This record gives sequence, C-alpha cells and structure tokens, in this order.
Amino acid sequence: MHDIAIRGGTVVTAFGTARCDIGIRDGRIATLAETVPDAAQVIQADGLLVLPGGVDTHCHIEQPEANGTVHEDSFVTASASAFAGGTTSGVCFIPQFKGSGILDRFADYRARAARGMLDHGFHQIIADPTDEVLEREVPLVVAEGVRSLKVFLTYEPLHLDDAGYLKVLLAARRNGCLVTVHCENYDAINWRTKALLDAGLTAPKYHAWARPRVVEREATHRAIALAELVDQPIQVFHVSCEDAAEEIARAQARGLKVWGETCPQYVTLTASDMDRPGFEGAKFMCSPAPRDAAEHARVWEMIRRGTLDVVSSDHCGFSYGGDRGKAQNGRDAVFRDIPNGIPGIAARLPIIFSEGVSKGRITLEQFVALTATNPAKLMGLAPRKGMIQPGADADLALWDPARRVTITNALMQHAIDYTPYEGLEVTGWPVATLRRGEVVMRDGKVQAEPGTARYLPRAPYGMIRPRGIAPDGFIPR
Ligand code: DUC
Ligand code: ZN
Ligand code: ZN
Repeated sequence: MHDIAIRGGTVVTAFGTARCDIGIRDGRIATLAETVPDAAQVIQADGLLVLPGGVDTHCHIEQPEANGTVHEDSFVTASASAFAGGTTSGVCFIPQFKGSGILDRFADYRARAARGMLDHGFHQIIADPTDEVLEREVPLVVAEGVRSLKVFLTYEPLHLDDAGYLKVLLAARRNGCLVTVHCENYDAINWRTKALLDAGLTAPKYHAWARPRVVEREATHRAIALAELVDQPIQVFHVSCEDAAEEIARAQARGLKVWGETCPQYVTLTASDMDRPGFEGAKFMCSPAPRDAAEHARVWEMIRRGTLDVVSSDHCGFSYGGDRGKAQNGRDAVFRDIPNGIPGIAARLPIIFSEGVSKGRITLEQFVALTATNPAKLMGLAPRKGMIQPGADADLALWDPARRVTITNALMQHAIDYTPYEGLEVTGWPVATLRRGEVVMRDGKVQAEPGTARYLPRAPYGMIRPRGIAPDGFIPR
C-alpha cells in the first residue's frame, strides 16, 4: 500500500521520459510502474509533466553580511518562494567575516535554516583563511556535513588574493571538499571603478562598465590554473559569458575536474536593464554583470555543449524600496555602493523551462539535468535529491508545459518588493510541488509549516575526489 499515487503524468528524468505512475511511501519514491493501483491518496497528473523538484545549489538566504545587514528573505519566505517555483532543496552559504572564525556562525545559521521549509545543505564561505580556520575549524564543519568551501576572488570584504585561494584549495583537498569560486579580478574592478567614479560616471549602469567580460575571463583562467596546481576540483559559479566558459571548456578538455554554473539572469537580463531612469537600474545589479542578447545566445550554446551543466539562481534578496536593501546607502548612491544581488529562486525553473525547452534550445531531459540532477550530483545530494527513482525523496514538481504566465512579483512569493523578471512571459509553470511526499504548493498556494526543513549533511563522494595528478607530482600538505 502506498501513501500517495501520482497517476497519469509523464515522468521526466535526466535520462529519459516515460508515461508512468509514481507510488510514494514514507516520503520517498517507492514505485515507478505503468499503474500504481493501491494508494491512500491519489493525485491526478494527466497532461502534466512530473519532474524532480528543483535543486538550487546557489542561494543566499538570510545571510548576514559583514556590515551588519542580513539578506531580507528569511528561510521561511525563501522556502515559500522556492516551492512556488517548483524548487524543493537548496544549498546556502554560512558566512565568515575577516577577523572571525567559522564555528560560531555555523550553529547560528543552521538554526536559522531549520526554521524554514526548504531542505538544505551549506557551502562554507572562507573569507579569512587563517591557519586556525583551515587546520582546526574546517575539519569540524566538514564533520557536520559541509562539503564545499566558497571563495570570492573579488568583493570587499570577502575577497581572497591568490595566496589565500591556494591555501583554501589545499584545505579542501585535505578534507574532501569541492571549492566553489566567484571569478572576477578584484584589482582590475577596483581600478576601473575608481576611474569611472573620478570621471563622474556613477549611475547604476556603470556597474557593468566596472566589471567587463575580460575581468571574469581572467579570474576564471587563474582560478582553474591554481586549482590544477593543487589538483583540487572546483565549480566556477555564475558564468555570464562565453569568454569565461571557454576557459572551463579548455580545462574540461584537458580532463580537469572543473564544472561551470550559470544563472537565469545571464540568459535574460542585459546591461541596458541597468540603464533605467534614476535608481531603477539597481534592480538588475548583480555580479558578474548581465551582458547582452548576443551573449545570451553564446551562454545557451555553452549550456548545450555541456560546458555549463548547472543552472542555479544566485538568489540574493535586497528590496528596492525602503532603506534596508538596494538603497541602504541612499537612492543616489554611486554604483559601487549599491549591494549586488537579485532574487530568483522562484523564477529559475519557469525561465529555464520557457527559454530552454519551450523555445527548443534544450530537451526536457537536459532541463531536468541542469536544474535538479546535475546540481544534486555535484553537491553530493544525489540520489536522495534531484532524481526520480525508488528510494529518492519524493520531491516533485507537477508541471504544466503549456501554461502561459506573465511573471509578476506577487507570483514569486518572496519577501522582496520586486522581481527583475517583472513582465517576462513564460510558457510552462508548476501547478504543484511535493516535498518528501507532502504537497507544499498547489495552484500557487504554498502550504508548508515553518520549521519542517531538513538539513542535508553531505558525506564524502567520488565525483569531487582529486584526480591524483599534479603538474610535477608534488602537492604540499
Ligand atoms: N553576486 C554574488 O556573487 N553574490 C551575491 C549576489 C551577486 O550578485
Ligand atoms: Zn558570486
Ligand atoms: Zn552568489
């Protein structure tokens, strides 16, 4: 006997598509069969696709910043937003600030995340790679199930220089972690920023001028080269352009363990969105900066080739109105002083489905791979998450591939007062979301109890094991 049967739908996995029923028992997928006759509850899915719930492995939620602010979406509101868009699990960021360790933050952040509804793992940000942090504290958070260290090659006050990055790569290698990297050149951006501000070019649109493609390409190249030196697998976060993706493609062709992630903003938003009157351009400010329509086509090509194999949201909630979010330094702040980041945890799946599958750029199976299976595998969450197979958590999105929707902020169900995708028309929309067999969203109504989130500790896994090949065979400890 099953608790739930999902009947009549078309089940899509990264490996194929089949008309079959799904039987769920104790929150897990128990049966995939032509018919599942015995169930206490039946959900009819005729005409719908049944997809693995989205896995968003790059979400900034309720994350404290060094200046004392906290991203405005709480774990409760961001969980609701995720469910509204068909996403059922995420990986978020435990902060570290220069001059502090990481352990005190871990307990606090884990408690915040537990108050939400989204199943979650963590990346550990390393902003101050002291010996104490790398030798003593990192092994302790790894023992708690953290398997990725996140570094920023730019951004005050998070940025690491090459020496610091090398130390983190080595610590990751010792502890069996992946390193995820924000790749932009810190000094080049600062130099450009100063020159722009000195010339009186201060509006939001100059954010893109301060950090052109070349600074991303250079840092991507360097991040990969140093990872090769240490024989440490890395994922390059939020690749915005072909130039940076080509660096990843070259590394992959040489057999290096380098993966590339992109985000919906890099196939929809453009630098000209930041050129709106007054402060409005701040709504689209994120880093790397959005490029242009021609670049969108090139990013799609890199997705199709498999160079970029994960699409995450980089959800990062700063409201537009009021004085806490984008305007925390005033509505006439120069571009350098406007916080970077845009909300997107709800919009991710609809945008990639619509722009990708509905417009014929990728297959259904590629969509599932990009948004659920590949991120789950790379982060060590599969097969529990990101897959539809017996034993996996019954995390599912029931998807109407023909539903046409105009994105509005209300549909996003987050705590942010705008969406950068306002007015975007999409074809394909989630009509229900199940998390561990529980219907947590139906027809846009989120119905999950705060405090029901589960922490996803990550054990060692083979995908991120070093290759055992270093340039001259020497890897320091
Ligand atoms: N870029 C990041 O690297 N992080 C958060 C938001 C952003 O735009
Ligand atoms: Zn980043
Ligand atoms: Zn980010």
